[in-house]
Amino acid sequence: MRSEARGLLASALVAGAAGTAAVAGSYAAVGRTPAFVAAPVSEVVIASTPDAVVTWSIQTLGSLGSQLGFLLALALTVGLFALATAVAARLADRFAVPALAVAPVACVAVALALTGSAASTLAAGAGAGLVVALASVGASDADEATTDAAADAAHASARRRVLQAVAGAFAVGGVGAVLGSGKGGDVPETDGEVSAGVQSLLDEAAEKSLDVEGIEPLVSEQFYQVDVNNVDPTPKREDWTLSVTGAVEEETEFDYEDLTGLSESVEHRFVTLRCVGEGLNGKKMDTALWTGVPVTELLDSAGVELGENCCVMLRAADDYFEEFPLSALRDGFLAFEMNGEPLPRGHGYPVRALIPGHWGEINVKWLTKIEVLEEEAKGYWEKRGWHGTGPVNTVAKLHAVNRLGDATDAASGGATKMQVAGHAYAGTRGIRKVEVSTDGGSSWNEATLSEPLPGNPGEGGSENGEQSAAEDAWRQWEHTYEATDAHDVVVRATDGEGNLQPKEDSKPFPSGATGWVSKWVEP
Ligand SMILES: Nc1nc2c(c(=O)[nH]1)N[C@H]1C(S)=C(S)[C@@H](COP(=O)(O)O)O[C@H]1N2
Ligand SMILES: [Mo]
Repeated sequence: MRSEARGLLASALVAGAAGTAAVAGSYAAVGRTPAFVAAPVSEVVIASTPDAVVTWSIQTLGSLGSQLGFLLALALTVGLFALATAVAARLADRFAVPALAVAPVACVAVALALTGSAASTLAAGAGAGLVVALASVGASDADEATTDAAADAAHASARRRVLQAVAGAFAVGGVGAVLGSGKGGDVPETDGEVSAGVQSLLDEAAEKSLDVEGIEPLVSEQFYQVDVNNVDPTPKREDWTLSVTGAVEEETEFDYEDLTGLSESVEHRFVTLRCVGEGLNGKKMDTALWTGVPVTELLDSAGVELGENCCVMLRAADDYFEEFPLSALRDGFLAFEMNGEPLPRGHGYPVRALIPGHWGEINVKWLTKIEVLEEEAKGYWEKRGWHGTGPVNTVAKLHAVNRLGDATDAASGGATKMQVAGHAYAGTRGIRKVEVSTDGGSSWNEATLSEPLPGNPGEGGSENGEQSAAEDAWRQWEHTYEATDAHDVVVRATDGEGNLQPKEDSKPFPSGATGWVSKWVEP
């Protein structure tokens, strides 16, 4: 009985090791791409997660939620291969053939069912095969031992074989992690050099960034990312097409060359994106310099008449879809570069939509289709109760609290020189001012704002030598003051139309957080 239990545990460990090696093998071959064996499992996990849980996890866990979801998918995939290995080993045992002959075949079959990729499938089979082979090196059967000594020796050998299998799984896992992390689609490698036009705009942004410790410069160093799937699609530039369909005079299809071929219309725009699901003082708000063409250029060039239709649905390679008013699309932009480099895979390579002033969710990545609608329909998030298709709320964030001086400094008279800072954004309404209170909202001081980022130099650019300002970009704010006691700092913005940021607090769900950010500060 004891030995039977020990045998079961050993088989389970070997099967688990083989499952791990199968997944690691697949990862080594294709990385975190749709061909990875865990990708379809992750889709099933996401599809079967109740919408309420998705919404809750976005609000409370943020990106941790999707990471946990992916870990679960990985565990389930390992389990699938482990099960295949265990069943194969049982069958092999019954028909007295070596497990090595059956287990890898079973794993290949599972991999094939999960992904159509030959490389991914073969590597999964090879990983599992290696572990099963290690588990049978030096095998001798405990059941056939006739003496105690022989039984002990057999148990020792079984233990060794399990250790070999587990060690093998670790090795394959390590190799997989290294090889796989370097893979991820075919975004062209660049030498990091950007065009002179882009470079001068980036330089200007760097110059205009306030010199404050602890906040992102005007062009974000770490641009947030929100994806409905855990594995991003990997469309190729050469194969990419964008079709314009639905209620249009004539359906039209464009390819990447059509887009970049409109060289006269190529623009560089500083645009800020903000996720409707982020907390009031969250960090899912960032800015980049995007290169692309206005959507209308493309539609005009194909003679597509959008007429008086109500709305439009954008669709993407990851089956994401979002619907919004056609009027918003008319100001839309199709971006293929970010900060002078090809769009990174995670931000929608090869082409994404940018819809000025609207929440991030309708800025569809990996764009494949523009469908003109005659009646309203719901997008991916609206089906889940969100209302994130409209213009963004006004916000002033407080991300840096810096002590610039020292209270023990004789000259300070016991006060500490403090600095608070952050970003403010109100979409295309722009930011007129940011006010800071250091007494919990009783009195207000106007903060210093960064200069507006430059607008597109092409169109209506430098009239009377004055450069236009970016229409949809954030500003940084900063306020320096002296403090002796702990106090409540509150911050609020006024948009370019003179509207004060609403004070009333509301949660991100369903239409974006509102309220004034405040922080208790000890000097
Ligand atoms: N195809 C596709 N587009 C998408 C998404 C997505 O999951 N798939 N996420 C949306 C959401 S919710 C946001 S906030 C922005 C984020 O853009 P980023 O990941 O480039 O920051 O992309 C939007 N576009
Ligand atoms: Mo979002």
